[in-house]
Amino acid sequence: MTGRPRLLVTRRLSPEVEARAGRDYDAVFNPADRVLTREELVAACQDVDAVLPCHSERFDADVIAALPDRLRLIANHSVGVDHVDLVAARARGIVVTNTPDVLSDATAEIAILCMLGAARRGAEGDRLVREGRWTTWSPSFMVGTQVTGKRFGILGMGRVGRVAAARARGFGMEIHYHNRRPLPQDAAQGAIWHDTPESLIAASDVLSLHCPATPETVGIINAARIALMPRGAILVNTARGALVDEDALVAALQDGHLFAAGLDVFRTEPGGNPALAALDNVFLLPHVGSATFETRIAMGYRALDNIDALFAGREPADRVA
Ligand code: 8YV
Repeated sequence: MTGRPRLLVTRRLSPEVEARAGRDYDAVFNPADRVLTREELVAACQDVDAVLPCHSERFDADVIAALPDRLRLIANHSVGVDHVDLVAARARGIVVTNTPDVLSDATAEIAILCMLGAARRGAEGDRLVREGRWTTWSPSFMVGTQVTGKRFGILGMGRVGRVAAARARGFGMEIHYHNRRPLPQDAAQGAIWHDTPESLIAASDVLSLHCPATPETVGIINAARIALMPRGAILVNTARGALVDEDALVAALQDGHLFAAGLDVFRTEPGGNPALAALDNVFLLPHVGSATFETRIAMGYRALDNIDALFAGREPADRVA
């Protein structure tokens, strides 16, 4: 390769991030931030050495097969990599990286927002006031459920899960979690390990999902496991919509088995699920877990750090394939 590596940045990123990308690479941007079709994505990748995509671009096996030999790196602007076929990338010798750590605080904040929004009927109350329908008050008006002192269950006690645990401790919540193996004591900070998802689910007043979407976890929150949640429990999902059987969730929210849900992610994105949106006891956000000014810059820089490493002949710190 002669000159600066050519880099495709698929979506509009923070000005600071684009400035650095433009300084260090022969960068191609998407100033209109139009979502590329699959064909446009493949075409745009033909004359680049690396691509910096978001989870809005799918690199399935067919897309990866259509990438040019010169493309060495898919440097994702996301911690989740379920939009990339890692096996296919590996087989073609294409390096794949993600952006862990830098979004843990922001995503944990959104998990807490979802928990509180669900527990204290945040969306319902907001709509009532906003739409001019707040015409009464009584001690039995808009009564929610308190999280203080309750059990906060974490499915997937990784980076985000641990920050969410720390925040939930601030509400005096007892922390429970399931990972395949228990964490070392200093990392667990007194959190109670469950050896199966079922055991965790049955012990969670608030169940918060923090695991990636993999073949093992897709649909993990199904009707049978929802039935194990204590009556009146709350489900929080800031990880991936694919973890949840949304029809089963709607049924449990309708029949009162669950008090509420707080959801930042959905099986269909963008858009969400109209059946969930029709329910009052759901607090909804449009996949904004990492959407803070600070975190967007940090994610972009982290992706660029990985690109810098590869083209400097070093191993990228966040290599996942
Ligand atoms: C991002 C995410 O908003 O990092 C992830 O896996 O889902 C979100 O934090 C998104 O992927 C940005 O590209």
